[in-house]
Amino acid sequence: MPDAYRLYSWEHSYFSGKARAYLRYKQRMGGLGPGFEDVLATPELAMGLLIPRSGSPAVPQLEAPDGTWVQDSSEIIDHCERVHPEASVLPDADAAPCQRIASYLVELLADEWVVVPAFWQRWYFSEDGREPSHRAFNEQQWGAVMGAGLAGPARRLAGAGLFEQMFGISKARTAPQGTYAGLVHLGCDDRTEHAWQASQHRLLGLLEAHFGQHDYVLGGRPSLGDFGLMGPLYAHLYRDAVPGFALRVFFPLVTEWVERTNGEGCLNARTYDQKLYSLGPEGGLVGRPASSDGAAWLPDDAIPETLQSILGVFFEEFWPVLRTSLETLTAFVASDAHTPGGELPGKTFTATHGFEAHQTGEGALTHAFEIGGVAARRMVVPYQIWMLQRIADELRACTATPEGRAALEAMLAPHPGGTELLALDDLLRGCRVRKEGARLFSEASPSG
Ligand SMILES: N[C@@H](CCC(=O)N[C@@H](CS)C(=O)NCC(=O)O)C(=O)O
Repeated sequence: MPDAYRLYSWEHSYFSGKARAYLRYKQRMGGLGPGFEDVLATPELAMGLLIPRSGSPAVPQLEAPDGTWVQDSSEIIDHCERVHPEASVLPDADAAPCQRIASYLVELLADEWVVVPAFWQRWYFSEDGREPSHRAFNEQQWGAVMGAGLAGPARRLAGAGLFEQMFGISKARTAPQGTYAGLVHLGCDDRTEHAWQASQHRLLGLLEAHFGQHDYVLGGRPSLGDFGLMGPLYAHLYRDAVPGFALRVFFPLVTEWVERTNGEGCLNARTYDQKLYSLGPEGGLVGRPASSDGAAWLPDDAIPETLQSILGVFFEEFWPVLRTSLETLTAFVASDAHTPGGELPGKTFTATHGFEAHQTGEGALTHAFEIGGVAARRMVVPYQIWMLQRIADELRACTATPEGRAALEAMLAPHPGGTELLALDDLLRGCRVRKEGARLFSEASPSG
């Protein structure tokens, strides 16, 4: 058994960026007990260790010092917060119910909505003939995992081979496979890709405005929402070459926030590894704060307007999709196509093996939706329902007092469908899911 936590990850993975930034922060704050070791999840470890322990090769996965195995970035954070409540990344449910729920909503938006335009950026600019292209960079970063330990050119070949064999990259537009099929399954194709890109730019513009005033989502200290945003922002929109150039050029404050939240480098004193001093009257160094908001979450459970605008993206774009997903999954679970307690699709990206007929075309686990005014179709992702259940648990705690409920109503009321969130338990009644490692099942007898 390891002495410290072990994070099995890839540098270029969306959810690894989220979990790693979180673990680094906890460790730096002395809130992660024995600390953690970052381990490259090579194909050998994925086959021999990750799949046997969790049922999935997906990264990140966490091995705790006591042998507990945790898969999915949100469960990794939940586990560590439970075991190490110090240096918490979540404001208290009684004292700051709005900030706590806002943090979960930003995480859900970042994990499950922005995943589409972020993946699109990586794979569009890797297709044959794109100008500019970051295909070489992308092959090299995947090759670092697939051909770990080989010389540079052999690593790149390993990446290039994977792109052809698994993703059919030369036929990305005519016969999409792998990651290209995943985009189509989530409603991103020739007709909608520009609308998805507009959605991403809208969010980046709002984040640029927010980070102009505050270092993090809730003020001067990171929270769950920040680590959630690292999913799309670190590997795909900051590290990948084409979107990474655009991020630096058009969204410099978001870029600075990525580096700050990742806890790397000294960043001109805007993070933890470099000090900011003025010269005192005697010529000595006098420390002064470098962080916004006194390095604390905003007082009095405040939700600044710039954060309300970001929550607006959640309610205007994603909430209608989640509502339809809840209805579609409820109908599926009650239908003859499903046995109560039986398995449901587990993956967000690409239809889950065995469920392709339901999750593609006009299948029973697909639904109509709209992005930027374009009507399209996408698959239901039961993992998103699991994430909503997690928020329902939080909502129960945060609305336990009349004051908490009133505060949340005030935060949610300005948004279309906002107060429907307060009825989440009712909306979930016919489609609650159970998670076992990477696998999802319907609840044998839906509650209610
Ligand atoms: N919901 C998961 C997603 C994990 C995930 O999808 N990881 C991707 C890389 S970022 C992956 O490993 N995909 C390969 C696979 O699913 O086999 C989380 O929060 O960690």
